[in-house]
Amino acid sequence: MNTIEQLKNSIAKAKHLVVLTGAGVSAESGVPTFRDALTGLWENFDAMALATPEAYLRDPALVWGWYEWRRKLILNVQPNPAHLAIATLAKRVPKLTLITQNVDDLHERAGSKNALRLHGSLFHPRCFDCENAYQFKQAPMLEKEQKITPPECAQCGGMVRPGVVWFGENLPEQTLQQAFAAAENCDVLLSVGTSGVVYPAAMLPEVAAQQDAQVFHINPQPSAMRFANEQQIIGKAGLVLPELVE
Ligand code: BV8
Ligand code: ZN
Repeated sequence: MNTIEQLKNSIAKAKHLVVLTGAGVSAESGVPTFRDALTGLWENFDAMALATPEAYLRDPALVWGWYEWRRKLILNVQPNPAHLAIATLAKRVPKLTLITQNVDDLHERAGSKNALRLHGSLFHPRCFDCENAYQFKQAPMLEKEQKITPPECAQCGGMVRPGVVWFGENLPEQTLQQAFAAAENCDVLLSVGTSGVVYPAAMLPEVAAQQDAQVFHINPQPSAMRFANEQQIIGKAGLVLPELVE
């Protein structure tokens, strides 16, 4: 029986399925993955270096412009069959916990509910100083990649920052605890489109495998696997996931 058949069987018997997604699940919507090379103004930067509080404080307009460019891109694409299949899977199993590293809203737009957002969202900016939520007034009207001075906080006049978790920043405590609890209690964990290099998210498949869950990695590239109960499905999320729900 091939691995996809094994995955279908595991899901059919699953009481609690965890789906962990990374940037690869949005790739077929036309969203560059986190480790794809950056373009335009940011082509000489490494996303890892830009996605930090230090980069933001050093050049707020450069970093805010990058996030607004990314927000504009997300507003102009659609969820792909991978997002839709995950939303359908939630109706097929007794319990599905969706955990995403992504900061786009494509899971929600595909109909997924209560996604655990480990790294925040492009759509919920807040004040860098007083954390007051900032409401976007309109979609970004950028024609090309450019610097944009961040808006000012209405409460304290501080700079508004993206609502994402930067490198060196802690993940939202409760969300992280819920994600680890789900990995500890599931019987199947499906990891989709992640390079598995960013911690602590990258620990979740291991946590599931250690408590004898069946773990499957869907990725065109082979994933690092350490346990006998981990399996690899080489393929694109937008092609493999719909096979699970047809
Ligand atoms: C923390 C929001 C406590 C921002 C992101 C050693 C040194 C220094 C630091 C560390 C260290 N060890 C651990 C750390 C901490 C660090 C870390 O993990 N660094 C790593 C990189 C070494 N982690 C942190 O700092 C975290 N905080 O630990 O707090 C702390 C506090 C102080 C000091 C230390 C620790 C915070 C991490 C959160 C960072 N923020 N995003 C933004 O988006 O701008 S993470 C960022 O990477 C994105 O959110 C992205 O989701 C995430 C993970 O990347 P992937 O999703 O996997 O995407 P990637 O491009 O890498 O891979 C795409 C995959 O898809 C590929 O495998 C590809 O093959 C596949 N693919 C492509 N097409 C398809 C596909 N798959 C399926 N279908 C397709 N069609
Ligand atoms: Zn403020």
